[in-house]
Amino acid sequence: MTEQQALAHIGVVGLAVMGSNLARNFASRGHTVAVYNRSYEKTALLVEEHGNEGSFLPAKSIEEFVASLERPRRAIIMVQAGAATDAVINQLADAMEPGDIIIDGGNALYTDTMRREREISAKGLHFVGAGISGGEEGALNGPSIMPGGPKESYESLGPLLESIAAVVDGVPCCTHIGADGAGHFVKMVHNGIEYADMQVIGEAYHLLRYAARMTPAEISDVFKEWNTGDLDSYLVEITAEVLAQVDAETGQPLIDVIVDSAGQKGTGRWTVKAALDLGIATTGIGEAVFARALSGARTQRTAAVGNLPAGTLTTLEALGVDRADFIEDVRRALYASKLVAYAQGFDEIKAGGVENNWELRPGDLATIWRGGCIIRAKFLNRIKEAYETDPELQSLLLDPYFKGEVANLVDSWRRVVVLSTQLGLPIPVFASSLSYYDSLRSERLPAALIQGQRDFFGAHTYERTDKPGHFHTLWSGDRTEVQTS
Ligand code: NBP
Repeated sequence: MTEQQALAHIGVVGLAVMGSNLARNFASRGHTVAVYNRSYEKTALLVEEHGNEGSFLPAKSIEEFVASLERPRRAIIMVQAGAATDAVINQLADAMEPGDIIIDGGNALYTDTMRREREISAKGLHFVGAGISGGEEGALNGPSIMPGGPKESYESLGPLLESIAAVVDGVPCCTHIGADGAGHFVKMVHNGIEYADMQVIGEAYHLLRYAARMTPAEISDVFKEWNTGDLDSYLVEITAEVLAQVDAETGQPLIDVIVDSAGQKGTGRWTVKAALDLGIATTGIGEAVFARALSGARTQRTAAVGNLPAGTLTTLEALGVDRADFIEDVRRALYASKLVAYAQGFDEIKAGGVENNWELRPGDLATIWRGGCIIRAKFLNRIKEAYETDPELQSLLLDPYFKGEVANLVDSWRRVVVLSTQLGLPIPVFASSLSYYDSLRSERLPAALIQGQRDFFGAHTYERTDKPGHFHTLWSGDRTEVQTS
């Protein structure tokens, strides 16, 4: 770089799919972007193929990259999560000066982000963990961005990030989420919700295919139709596309030649682990993660297929179920189960906020998830309104609008769970979400018995419904009750 050259507004380190698209997005919005990748080939390729889209400052070393940034320097890291991210953070921190901002835009575990924030802030630098959703297309054209870190750094960084984010109703899909790991925590739960959303769509497909015996092309049309109503969302839209695709080699529907074993990179699992630690029942996300794990247990599945008794199964025809009615019931069960997954995800977000002293605002999250990200959906507008009307909402399911929706869905939901069971078709999220819903609205839960058992074998004590305090029954003595506190 020569002295005369303008400095870059922002820099991107790591120019694989996400980083190169993000750099192009910044450049296309008129920002000068410094770009650096460990191996120079990716940097050279980006400038060669897309150099005409805007102003790029390619660098061959971290030092050259840092020197090409205006102050306070702002560098976004888009490298593999884990050790690679730590390595790049340390290189940048060594070359930067107090007040500069290091942003990790990868999918880091939020507790790693909290640790990194402590380490980097001790050096006088700012560290921002920013969740970025939308895959490669979003990175290029407008992702949903969830930046954490210190509020002061958002003053300098926010306008830059907002300029490349997706925009819905004039509002950018980017806002400061909260201190240290808040952005990555929220991105993690977003991904967990994405797991559940994909699984409920999968369960609906499975029922239309194997209960209603529809072809993938027919089901594609059903999803297209559903995408015009309450279920209007990116995931429903792409489902219709995938189901319509025909394999060029075999002439079969592509869905039939894809191995039914789903991969995962870990954010769903992290969401469930964090929920377990926080004591939040994210059953929909949990079942979705387990469903992917079971789909991947191919040796075990091969041993079990055709080899486990199914009991007496029936068919929709034998039960006299009308196909059109069944399709509508499945749509309603999908909508209700999806609502439960979002309600649970927001519960986890609220609990994570309390645990980590982040002032997380569910309404703001629903707002920035309306565009750019994988779970973008029309009904996020309703979630936004629900939390704006009552930020203290005990559950999304208790919002008057959603309560009214579930009132219209619940009978169909119950029918679908019963029918699927009678047909022997797996619906882990549909069924567990209905159980969660029934648990939530039950006046009495079997937990009273569990407390009795715990007191019997471990003297763990119980509380009484009619007076305060903790009590223990002398089970191995005369079975009288003593008050312990
Ligand atoms: P990858 O996750 O595949 O990482 C490849 C990049 O990391 C390359 O630039 C590579 O440099 C660099 N890198 C590695 Br690997 N080790 C390094 C090291 N020790 N030092 C410096 N650089 C190193 O890239 P991606 O798919 O573009 O994703 C980037 C981040 O964004 C990840 O954290 C990912 O989880 C997250 N993310 C991805 C998506 C998506 O849809 N792909 C969506 C949202 C978030 P090299 O070229 O020299 O090998």
